Amino acid sequence: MQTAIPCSIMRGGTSKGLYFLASDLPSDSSKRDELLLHIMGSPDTRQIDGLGGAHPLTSKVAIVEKSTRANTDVDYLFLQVVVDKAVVSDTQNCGNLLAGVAPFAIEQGLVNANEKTTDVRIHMLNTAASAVARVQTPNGKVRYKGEAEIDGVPGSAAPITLDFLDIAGANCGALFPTGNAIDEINGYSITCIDNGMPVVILDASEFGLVGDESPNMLEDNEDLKQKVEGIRLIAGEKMNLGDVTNKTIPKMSLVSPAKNGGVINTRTFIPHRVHEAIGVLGSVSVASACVLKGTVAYRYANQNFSDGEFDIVVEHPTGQFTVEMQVSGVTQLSTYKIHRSALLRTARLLMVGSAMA
Ligand code: NQM
Repeated sequence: MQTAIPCSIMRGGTSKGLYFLASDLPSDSSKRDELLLHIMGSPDTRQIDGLGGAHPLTSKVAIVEKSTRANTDVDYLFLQVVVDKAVVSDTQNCGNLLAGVAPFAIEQGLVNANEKTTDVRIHMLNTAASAVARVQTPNGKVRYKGEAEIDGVPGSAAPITLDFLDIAGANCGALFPTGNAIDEINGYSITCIDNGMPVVILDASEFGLVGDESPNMLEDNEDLKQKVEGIRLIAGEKMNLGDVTNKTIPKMSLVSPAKNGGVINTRTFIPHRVHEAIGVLGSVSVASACVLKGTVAYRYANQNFSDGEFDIVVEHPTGQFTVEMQVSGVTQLSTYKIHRSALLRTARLLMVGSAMA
C-alpha cells in the first residue's frame, strides 16, 4: 500500500518544486528527509522513480505553515533534495521557491486574500530572516496570468514582488564573513559575501574565461570544476560554514564585464551544476558586492553607486536579473549597510494532488 501525501507542484521563479503543508509531513526531520528522498527519487541522476526533475533547480521542496511569530503570516522551510546523493539539505534558502510560498499559502487557506493585492509576511526558517511577498489577488483569488516577464521562464505571468529587509549575514553571521572585501585562495582573488545567500565571487578572467561560456561548456571543463571546488572547500571554512563538502553553499559566481547593458555578468556554480540563470538571493549577494570598492565584483561593475536607492542589473546565461537596493555607508566595508533589497518574480501553480510514497 502506498500513502498519499497532499502536495502541490509549483514553478517558483526559475525553479520548480513540491510544496507541502508542514502538518502533512513527519515532524521528525530524519523521517521527513527519508520520505522526501523517496518521493523525489533520490539518489539517482535521473530521479526516474520520483517527482524530482533530475537537476538541482527542479529537485526542491518548500514546507509552509501558519506562523506563530509576531507580524508574520507564514513560516517557510526550504529543502534542497540532492539529485545524486541521499542528502536533503536545509543549509541554504531559496528565493525562487519563495516566490511560490505566498500563492500556496493563500490557496491552502493559511492567509486570507484581499480584494486586489495581498502582502504575505514570510519568515524564512533556513536563515531566520523575513521577506514580504506581494501577490495579485483580484476578488480574493490568486491571479497567475499576467504580463510580467522574467528571464529564464518562457512567456509572462502575474508579478510577485519580494522584499527583503534583514538578510545580510543570514548564513555566515556577517555580510563579508572573512572581514575583507577581497581575499586570496590558491592564487585566485575572491570575495566572500552573504546577503541572503553565501556566494564566493570569482574573476572569470583569472580562469581564462571570457564570461559568456554556456553552462554546459563550464560543466564540461573538469579542470575549472576542480579549481572552483578546491576554492569552495577552503572558502566555506573561512565563511563560518564549516566543512562544506556535502553542503550546497557557498555558491561560486564567476563575474565578468556586462555584455548586454547590465552592471555585471555572471556564471554561477550552485555549487556543482551551473545555474541556467542565477538564484534570487545569489543575485542579491552579487549585486551587494558590486557596490563596495575593492571587491572582485566592483572590478567589473560598470557603475559607481552612492548611498540611496538604485537598481543593479545582474546578467546571467539566459538574460538578466534586476535587484532593487537601498544602501548607506558605501565608501567602506565597516560602514556599508544594506537596508532593503527587492526583486520581481512570477510563479505558477502546476498541480494539486497527492505525492505517493
Ligand atoms: O539564490 C539556486 C534557485 C536557486 C536558489 C541555487 C535561489 C536563491 O535558482 O535564492 O533561488 O543557487 O541553488 O532556485
